[in-house]
Amino acid sequence: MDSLIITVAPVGAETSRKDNPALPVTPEEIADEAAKCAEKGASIIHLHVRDAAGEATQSKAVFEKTMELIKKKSNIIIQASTGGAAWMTAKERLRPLELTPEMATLTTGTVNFGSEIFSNSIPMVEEFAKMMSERGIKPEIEVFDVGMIQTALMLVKKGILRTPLHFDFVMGVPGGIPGEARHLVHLVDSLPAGSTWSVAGIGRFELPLAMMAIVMGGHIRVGFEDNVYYGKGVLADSNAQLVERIARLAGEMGRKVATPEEARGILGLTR
Ligand code: KMH
Ligand code: ZN
Repeated sequence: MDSLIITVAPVGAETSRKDNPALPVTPEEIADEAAKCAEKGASIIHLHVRDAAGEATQSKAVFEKTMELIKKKSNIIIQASTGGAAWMTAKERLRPLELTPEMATLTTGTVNFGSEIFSNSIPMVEEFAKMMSERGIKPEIEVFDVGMIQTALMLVKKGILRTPLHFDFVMGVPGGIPGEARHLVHLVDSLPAGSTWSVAGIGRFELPLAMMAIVMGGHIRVGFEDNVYYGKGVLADSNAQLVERIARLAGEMGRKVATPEEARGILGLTR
């Protein structure tokens, strides 16, 4: 079994300091948190950024500054979000790709996202995927429901995406696929051979789904974008604390944790 890739999603677009006062928001705070998480075993950072008022932004300048600071402090793989926030336009969401990060997210379908709609029409997904392919950016296909796997495969058929694909199952979003074990088994069974996958369980689903990924040979995403708690009613002190727990439990279960270099090898990153 491959070593375990731990992705940290430290900030997201929706989480606020009201949810957890330890949320990193400035470029400096995000870069410091990335370095601490890398020390504890994270090999990828799923990156959203915030403006000076603490609101989600896809500003190229803010991404650039944050990415520079992250690179100064660690060797962690930077995966820029093209999901942004549900209210953003496609044009805004694409901006971080201009900085050619090693990886970026690609959501291959539309989904109800709480009370909002996270809109990803097929022409839009194709435009995002083409830009990633042209720039050699490895997409992580964000799957909020099972049909999104089929859409990714259609992009492979059209020659827009190349296999092997890497997927992330975001499970437990209100409106998306629920976070129960049987749904993860079905998602994994639906992947083409040779794919890699990780799971991001929302809220209380984070830890049990992560444990399943350890034994099933998948990979794991944790962090305040998805879950701000360490346990029921107990806030996590930091993203690094959530990463550390996963690395410890993986070790207890005999699964080695990947370094960023190992993760690059597993995912076939070429730069
Ligand atoms: N904030 C969500 C609407 C991604 O980063 O690619 C979308 C999201 C997915 O977070
Ligand atoms: Zn995200």
